[in-house]
Amino acid sequence: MDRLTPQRARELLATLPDWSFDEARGAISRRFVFADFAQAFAFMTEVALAAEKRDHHPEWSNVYNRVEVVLTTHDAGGLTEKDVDLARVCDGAYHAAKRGH
Ligand code: H2B
Repeated sequence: MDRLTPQRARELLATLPDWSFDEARGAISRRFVFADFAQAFAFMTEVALAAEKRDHHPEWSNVYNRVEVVLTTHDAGGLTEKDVDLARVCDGAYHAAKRGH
């Protein structure tokens, strides 16, 4: 899959307002904060299953109730539609966790 052009990246990232774009790194990132570790880990479980299904995996770390997610496409050396797709999965899982299911 091809890297997004700078213009396409800007268009798509406008639809992901909670994500930061590191242009030099070709990656987007977001910090998610939950009520507690159980909620954070439930989020990670949901995203992990979706990532495995897509064969597209996050770079991430977890400390207690926080999860830091970095998305980039290693095979392409930068940002692709796959990262945008996985960012939407993360946002959906986050909102579901916040609603309590
Ligand atoms: N995840 C991410 N983030 N980028 C990739 O380029 C990538 C991946 N490639 N998961 C996949 C796995 C590839 O290594 C396998 C062989 O399909």
